[in-house]
Amino acid sequence: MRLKKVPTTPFSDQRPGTSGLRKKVAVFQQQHYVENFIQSIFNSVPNRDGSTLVVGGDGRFLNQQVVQTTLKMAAANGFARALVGQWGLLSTPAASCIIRKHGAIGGIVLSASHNPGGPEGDFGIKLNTANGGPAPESITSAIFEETRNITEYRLIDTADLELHQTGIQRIGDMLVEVVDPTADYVSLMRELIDFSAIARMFAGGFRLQFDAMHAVTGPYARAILEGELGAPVGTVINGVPKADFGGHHPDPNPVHARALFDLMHSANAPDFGAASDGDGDRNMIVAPHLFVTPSDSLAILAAHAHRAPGYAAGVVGVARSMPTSRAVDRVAATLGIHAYETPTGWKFFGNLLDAGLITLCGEESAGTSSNHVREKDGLWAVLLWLNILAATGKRAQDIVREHWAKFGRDYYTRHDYEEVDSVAAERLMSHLRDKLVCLPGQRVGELSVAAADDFRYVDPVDASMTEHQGVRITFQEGARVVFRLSGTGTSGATLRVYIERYENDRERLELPPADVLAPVVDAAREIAQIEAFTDRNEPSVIT
Ligand code: G16
Repeated sequence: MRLKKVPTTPFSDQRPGTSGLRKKVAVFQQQHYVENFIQSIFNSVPNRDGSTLVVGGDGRFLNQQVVQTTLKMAAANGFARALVGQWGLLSTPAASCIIRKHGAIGGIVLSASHNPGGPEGDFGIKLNTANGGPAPESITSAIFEETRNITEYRLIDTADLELHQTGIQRIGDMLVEVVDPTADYVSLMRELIDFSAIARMFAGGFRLQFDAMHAVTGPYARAILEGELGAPVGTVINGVPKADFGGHHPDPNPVHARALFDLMHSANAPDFGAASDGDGDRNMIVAPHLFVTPSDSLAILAAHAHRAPGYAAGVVGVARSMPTSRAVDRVAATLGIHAYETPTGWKFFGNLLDAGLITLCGEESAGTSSNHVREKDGLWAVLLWLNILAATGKRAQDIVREHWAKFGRDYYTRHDYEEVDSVAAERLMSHLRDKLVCLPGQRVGELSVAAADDFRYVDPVDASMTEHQGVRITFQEGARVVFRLSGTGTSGATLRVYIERYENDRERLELPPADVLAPVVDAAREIAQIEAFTDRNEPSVIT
């Protein structure tokens, strides 16, 4: 075992996006590419000497290899201890939980989330800080600066570690503890959620189908749902993590979790359907014959969270990313608490959670969580839903309908135009920004523009400012459209168009969403001239 200092030169494309560095696997396979980025991360953690680092990922192709590299580099960079998930696996929320529980200085989380895996798919590396959450913008900018100036990286030259057994090993002076990836997470869930009430519900014949999408949540879902809560074996499907997610796109939405979606709309639908993504931080909720939008799910969880032991004292505040529908704001108003609006990116919730300003937060992109970790948490959202069903004795579809009757319904859809030419996408956005001032008052089809701006966020805790976070246009008819470019894609640009319309007329709560939203979709296309700029007359994905 010896310390090796390897000379290297910078790569120009290592700027972290919405959630760490995400690229095609082939990009990460370039010589020194992974090492450069990991060393740049370590260089941006000045107090690392003697500290603990958490390492793990979603099990996708390259995961094992990059875990080994990270451990060897951590040992050469002064860390005293590394906690690594058995087989190199840790779901993103479990990594956050372990960082917090063991007082780690942070964690290296290997995942490209819901993006496809395998040799042709995507890979990703992200730093989480000591609060368990994704590194904030100030740190990701510092990492990017490091990547531009790097001249060498350090590692201990040694054989790969044995990651299949839990227990303690050593690389140089650093202890490596291979931990059961599920243990700490399961205990945390036991504190927050009424396991006995849910177990009674399962014992009474309640039927759940949970699709782990061949991704990392499988072992967690089996341990909790089929183990602790006594749901029948087979409740969790696609529960063994695979390096290529079985060739599927591990994105829990009606398009990519189609089989579950169809089952929930069939005559044999179980009582509740749920899915999670590649790294276990996203969730999809489907009641029988009723898809629950992530924005509605956040609002419903906020309204009912007090029914679970972890939230019995109530919710102090909530937050949603700006493109998420305003459904949760209506709950907050009723509860007399504040609703914060942040840019897209889980990292923006960190300060609000750390300062105790919010209890729950979530995003339209299928992420929901609370102050128990500093990541979104797919399985937690499912467990909180189950807790609410057990506590109220109501069916999921009735909970949703009662919510709409009380608060009104925010019809919602998202149109993604994927792999658009990057220059064309930038042009579309700047054209939109240029016309913001003249939009208010204009009539577009059957709608009238009430306001238009380019979202700018000033963090209420540290006053940091983040600009150009999406163009939002509200209409007098209770509708809103938001345009922004994705920060997680790996080829070309993805234009996201978020479309919503509020209805509180009791006669209009059960209409087909596409019909209610059609005039808003038309207005969005016209205002942004999507076809003219992108040459696309249809989105690639509608969720
Ligand atoms: C990440 C972020 C989320 C964001 C999502 C989509 O999620 O953590 O905050 O909503 O990407 O971002 P974009 O619209 O920029 O593609 P994940 O689950 O991919 O880590």
